[in-house]
Amino acid sequence: MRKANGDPILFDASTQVPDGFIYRQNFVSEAEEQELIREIQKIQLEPFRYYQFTGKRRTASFGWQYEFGASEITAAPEMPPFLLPLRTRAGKVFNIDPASLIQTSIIEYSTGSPIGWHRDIPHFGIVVGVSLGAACRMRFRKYSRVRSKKLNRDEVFSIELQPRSIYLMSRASREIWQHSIPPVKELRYAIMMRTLRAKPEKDSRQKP
Ligand SMILES: O=C(O)CCC(=O)C(=O)O
Repeated sequence: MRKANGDPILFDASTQVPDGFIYRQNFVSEAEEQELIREIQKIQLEPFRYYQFTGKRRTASFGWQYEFGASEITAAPEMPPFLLPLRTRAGKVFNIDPASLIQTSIIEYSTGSPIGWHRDIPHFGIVVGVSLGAACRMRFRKYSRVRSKKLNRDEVFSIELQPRSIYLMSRASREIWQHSIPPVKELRYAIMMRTLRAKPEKDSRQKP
């Protein structure tokens, strides 16, 4: 879809999303998407682990990483250079200092892989996500300590994340709402970049 002046429509205003969530289509071109996927496929991705459970999706973390059950994040290898220009552009789109996007995770969703309801861990601040490969739905529901097993569809927002799009999750969308992605229909990659909310108590990258 295009506006009257020919510019592509970047966001469908009729889609309801929580406060603090911003979505932009066509963040990368098709050629860039293919190049990014080629680079990602050279990276060693590990099955996602949640305590004793191993998920279907595979991930790699850079800058900082988090293991479920640990109280602190720990240092991870530096962000691969091919991601630096992408981070600079992401910073410009959302008017944030690219260097503050200090944590990166790459997620590979093979066909049928979901990500369950969650909020990002409190160690991180703003979350930026770039989608590559298949489109998927991202759903939002308000976080609640007590929840009935049945999902009340009236309380769920959902947005389609197109390949090559980018989103920013901050404020309520990050703090008050949980998000999830139902099993993807085809291979999808997400490049997630995050700011640090607070410095870890012990910065394991600092020399004594
Ligand atoms: O794949 C995505 O876009 C979302 C990933 C996500 O929710 C997460 O890394 O916590």
